[in-house]
Amino acid sequence: MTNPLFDRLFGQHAESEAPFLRLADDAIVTHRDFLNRTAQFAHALTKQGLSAGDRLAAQVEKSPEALVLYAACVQTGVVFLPLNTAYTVDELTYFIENSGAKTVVCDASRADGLAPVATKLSARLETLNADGSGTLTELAADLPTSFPTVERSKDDLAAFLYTSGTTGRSKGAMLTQDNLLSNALTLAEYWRFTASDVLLHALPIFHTHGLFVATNITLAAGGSMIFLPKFDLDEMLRQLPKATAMMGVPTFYTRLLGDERFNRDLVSHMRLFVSGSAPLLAETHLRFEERTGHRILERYGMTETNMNTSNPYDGERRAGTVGFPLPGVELKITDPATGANLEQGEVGQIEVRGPNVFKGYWQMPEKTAAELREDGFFITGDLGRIDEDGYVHIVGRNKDLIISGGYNIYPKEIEQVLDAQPGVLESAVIGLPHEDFGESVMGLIVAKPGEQPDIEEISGNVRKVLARFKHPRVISIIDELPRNTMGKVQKNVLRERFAEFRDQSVKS
Ligand code: MCA
Ligand code: AMP
Repeated sequence: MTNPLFDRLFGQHAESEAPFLRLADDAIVTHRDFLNRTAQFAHALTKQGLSAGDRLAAQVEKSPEALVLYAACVQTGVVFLPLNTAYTVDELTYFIENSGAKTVVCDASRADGLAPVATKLSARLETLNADGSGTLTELAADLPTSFPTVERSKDDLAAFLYTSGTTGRSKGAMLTQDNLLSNALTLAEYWRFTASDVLLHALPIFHTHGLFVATNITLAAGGSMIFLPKFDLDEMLRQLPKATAMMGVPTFYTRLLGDERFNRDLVSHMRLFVSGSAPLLAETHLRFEERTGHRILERYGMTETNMNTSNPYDGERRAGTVGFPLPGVELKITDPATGANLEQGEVGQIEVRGPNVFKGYWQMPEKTAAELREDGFFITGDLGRIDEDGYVHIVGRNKDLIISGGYNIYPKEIEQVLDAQPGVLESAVIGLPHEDFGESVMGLIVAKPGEQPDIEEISGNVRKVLARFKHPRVISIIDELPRNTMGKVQKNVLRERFAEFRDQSVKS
């Protein structure tokens, strides 16, 4: 093969007239249409001077063309760097600079804000809008509908996905062709995807879940996706009768269960419901089964590793667990202090190794060495145990992380912003239980002696620099932060103390 990821996922369908994307207005994009447009975009990228190994950063709304852009990057060997549409210019500046992206593609509404950044960092700026229009589409319009696929090997980079860390600075996880391809093929087989599958796709396509798990599996099997711009309850209920499978974060499932129209009849024909990205409460799993007769299949993954474990397709899907290591993936539980293997049943840190595990963090050898062992095991930062039947249970996190509606939020990043505000001595950011999003963000600040920080002003400043989903829903001033004898802030104490804010956070 010349380019394993492209050939196996995309190229093999070049002559297929079967549907690939089914859009909300019932229009259909066949595999062949999709590949023709991919070739045109590939020519456009090449004309811009992009070549294999260059990075392309894309902050674009979900659309068929946005997916075409991903495919064109794979076909040309350009490293694709998808970015959350909620990111502010401040956040984007870091990603563009750190990755050394040669081209930035954004929505036209964002172009004015990003132009100075692109100029400063010597990147080209192109636009691609939610309706598929834009300068990139114009550039591609009259170009040939076939493109000589650029040769790549399985260890070449295919994508960078940025993931924050406990230090607050995002790290570019380098994913190879084989990381993506091996996982897609394994999952397609494990979850029995075929060309007859119609996947209901309402996830964003700038994260592993929506881009690699959902899309790559569908492509591997030659199936199709009902491709919705975002999760919209009415639209989901309208489309479910046409789907055979659905993937979502737990919020999708709790929102569906919150609507009486979501009942057994609506989904009796469905083959599979998959959940991941955040813990699915055992209670949600059980309510779902009661309502529909289906057992949600929960799996566990990370940006750095794609998917690691899954509940079985056949056999018991056990509520509150993430199932077994996938074929080809090794998983062990180790002592966080020593790294020694722990006995079955004991709680420790989860480590994984396999073809799915990334190559390291872009230009961060020290961070890579701290998390990716020389023997290939990646330290996930999740705490878990393996039960007597081999099911993996995630029981907590060894990292300071909040997951809200499936988005990861690193408190450190928000604390750095709060600490820099007028009148603020120090801060702590915690996650509180939230009915819809699972967790929501609360900011606690300590004032400098004799000063009175202005919460309104601080909230306004936070809005300027951080994406909306990271904003604390509540900011409170407290006298001091509780610390242990080592001087470390005791966030568990804060979470207990502010548990009563739960209701307030639900309303916000
Ligand atoms: C939107 N808002 C959020 C979130 N989403 N706030 C916190 N957390 C969120 N996740 C903001 C909106 O900007 C809005 O702000 C307000 O909250 C209410 O928005 P709402 O309309 O209710 O939200 P929505 O647009 O319906 O979105 C909620 C959502 C969405 C559908 C749950 O967040 C979503 O699609 N999440 C999926 C994320 C995902 O794909 N995660 C996978 C990554 P305002 O107050 O201004 O109106 S993890 C991954 O890939 C790993 C590897 C894995 O294992 O899968
Ligand atoms: P990300 O940084 O977006 O790759 O998120 C990865 C993190 O999401 C993991 O390290 C886990 O903490 C969490 N996660 C993903 N899937 C699950 C799941 N099924 N149950 C619990 N946590 C999960």
